[in-house]
Amino acid sequence: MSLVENGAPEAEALLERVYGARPAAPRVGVTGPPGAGKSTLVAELALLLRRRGKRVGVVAVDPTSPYTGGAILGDRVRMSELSTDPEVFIRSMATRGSLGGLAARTEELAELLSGWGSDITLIETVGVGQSELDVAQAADTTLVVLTPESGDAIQSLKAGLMEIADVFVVNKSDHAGADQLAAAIRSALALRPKAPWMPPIVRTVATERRGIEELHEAIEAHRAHLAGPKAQGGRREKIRARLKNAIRERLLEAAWERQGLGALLDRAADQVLGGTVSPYRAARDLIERITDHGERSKN
Ligand SMILES: Nc1nc2c(ncn2[C@@H]2O[C@H](COP(=O)(O)OP(=O)(O)OP(=O)(O)O)[C@@H](O)[C@H]2O)c(=O)[nH]1
Ligand SMILES: [Mg+2]
Repeated sequence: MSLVENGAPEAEALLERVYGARPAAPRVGVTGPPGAGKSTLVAELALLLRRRGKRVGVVAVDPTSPYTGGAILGDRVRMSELSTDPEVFIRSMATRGSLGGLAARTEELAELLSGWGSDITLIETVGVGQSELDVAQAADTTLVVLTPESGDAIQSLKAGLMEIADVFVVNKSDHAGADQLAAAIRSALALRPKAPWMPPIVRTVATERRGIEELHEAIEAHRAHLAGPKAQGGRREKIRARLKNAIRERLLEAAWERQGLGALLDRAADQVLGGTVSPYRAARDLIERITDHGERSKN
């Protein structure tokens, strides 16, 4: 997993070997604002799955963010119950340094967990910025967790969480305002263009283990939907996006491995520094050299 996470050269062969060896475990992304209860929900879902005899993989993306303070599964009691269970594999992944490759890394870790024998893989990430979009790309089913008191909940709906949600979770439903939040989500959903899947809204109180069964049912319903013909287009889109990312990564790698590129980069940087060339022009020139496009257009 460390090889994969660090993008080590051996990782690709390893992944190739694991790929397809076992059926891919469904990947469930869990995202939402800081402190919404994602970790508590992930732990409760994992416990429910364990009671049903399932092997569970957990990937916590960016547990080093200032919001989590390193507590991957929030609550210590839940955490210890899971972390001593040999049928549960918990892996945390830092997002720093994985520029643009976060979705790919997450998918790859999930594939390794499938190889280990995971029946389902839960992926938690805090929804602040780009990482939740990456996780949605890597997941088959994305849960968006909101709470009555997250004042920015409605803003989150506008800011793109709406598009990635397959299931809405109104957690902390023991707090006032859960009805209003559910209503706000419902009216936001009504404005969406008609789609084959209508995200259900599930209310939970994760700390009291309330609504977890319903949440699990909603996940299963979405999984059944994904297996149907109406979802083929969307799944293909995700695979296309993944391939594009993989190609981008490999092209970049190949480019940097080219002889003398470092020196060319130094020279271009000097030119930009000296004000003789714009960074745009310099980048274009370098790309032409990398792709040999320049050679051909000269002939
Ligand atoms: N009242 C109430 N508190 C909850 C509920 N779910 C979680 N909490 C509490 O909310 C706090 C944050 O829970 P976490 O599960 O760590 O939240 P998180 O979304 O993983 O947080 P980050 O990873 O830091 O973004 C903890 O103190 C939980 O005990 C709930 O349904 N009701
Ligand atoms: Mg958390």
